[in-house]
Amino acid sequence: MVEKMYRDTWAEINLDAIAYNITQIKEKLPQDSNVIAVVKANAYGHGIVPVAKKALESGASGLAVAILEEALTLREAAITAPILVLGFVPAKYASVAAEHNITLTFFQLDWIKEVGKQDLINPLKLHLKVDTGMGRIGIRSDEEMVSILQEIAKNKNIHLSGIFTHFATADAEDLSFYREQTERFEAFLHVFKKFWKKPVMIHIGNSAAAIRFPEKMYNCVRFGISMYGLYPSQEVREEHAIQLKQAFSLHSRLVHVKKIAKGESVSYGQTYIAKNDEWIGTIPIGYGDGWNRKLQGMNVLVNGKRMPIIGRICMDQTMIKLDGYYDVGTKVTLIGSEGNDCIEMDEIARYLDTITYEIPCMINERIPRVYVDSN
Ligand code: PMH
Repeated sequence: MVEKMYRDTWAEINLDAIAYNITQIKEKLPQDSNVIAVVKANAYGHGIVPVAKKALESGASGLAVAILEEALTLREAAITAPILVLGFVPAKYASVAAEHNITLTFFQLDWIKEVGKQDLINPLKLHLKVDTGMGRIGIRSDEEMVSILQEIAKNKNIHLSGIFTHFATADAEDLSFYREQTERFEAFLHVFKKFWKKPVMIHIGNSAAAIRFPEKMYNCVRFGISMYGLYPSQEVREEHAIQLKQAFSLHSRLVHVKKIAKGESVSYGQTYIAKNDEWIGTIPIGYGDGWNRKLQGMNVLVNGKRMPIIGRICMDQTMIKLDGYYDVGTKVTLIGSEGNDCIEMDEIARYLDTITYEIPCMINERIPRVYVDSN
């Protein structure tokens, strides 16, 4: 991407909000508990390197990503903090991880055996993933655990430094399955500790579990969605256990303003026909930016007032109905606060019938991220 912005459409990332949200969770957690900032998927669309740096400055002790590429991006940015890859990395790339001091997640005996055959420059750090009910990746039985630990014990090149699991329903109203998963994890940990005497990092909590059960998080949490100021679910939001600040906002400017006559149409397919003489504004953002076509009918903010998106959203442009004349260049806020009103990420997610996690991720790299940082 070219550095200079020629188009007036941008996402603003408030790094002060990231720092604030980390402080909020740290205040809830016991003193000796660590925060791993989850910065996978380009920091949930916020920008991996600036967010990672801010998170580390603000009290996170490590970072988590989904794939090895993301970990290498962080190392290329001269970030030296511990990085855990949460997803599967093929065993043949263990040497890349070891070379860059990147911790991998593992859960298969054959994988460990394959890594054991390799000549690694540095010892490879690993966290063992336990599947207590998410059903995605992880070991599921004591037998698997014991055989894996026996294999690791044979190998000087492997340094087991953590054990963890992930919850499927920590953000739900009904916490019965959450409790089942915690019980299963405790049972696994009991077996683990019999076979493994060295200290390790133990982490189970995502944002929801960390916010709801800060005392039960062992020595570390993996803090994702709430670091960005978003609640994992409506249930967690309504419990008011934590106050968060949304870091992401999305803005554009009017590039064209015109009055159309009653009966005239706007955009592809003529799906919008003016009921009266109306002021219409055009903004330079479309589904080619990840601004989903289904957002037709959603409101945007102009001078703090709500104006609807009308007609079909195009690849690069979107039309809105204005309540009067506005100058070309007037700021339009698609996500975030403007004046006394705010279009929250939750509102966009509800409109699209999805979760808040997906919204900043869907705004693609054609939209530049502009960082606000007062410190
Ligand atoms: N740990 C793991 C293994 C994860 O997959 C995620 C989020 C987190 C921690 C952070 O969770 P939080 O953002 O709720 O705090 N993973 C995903 C996912 O795979 N799909 O949506 C969120």
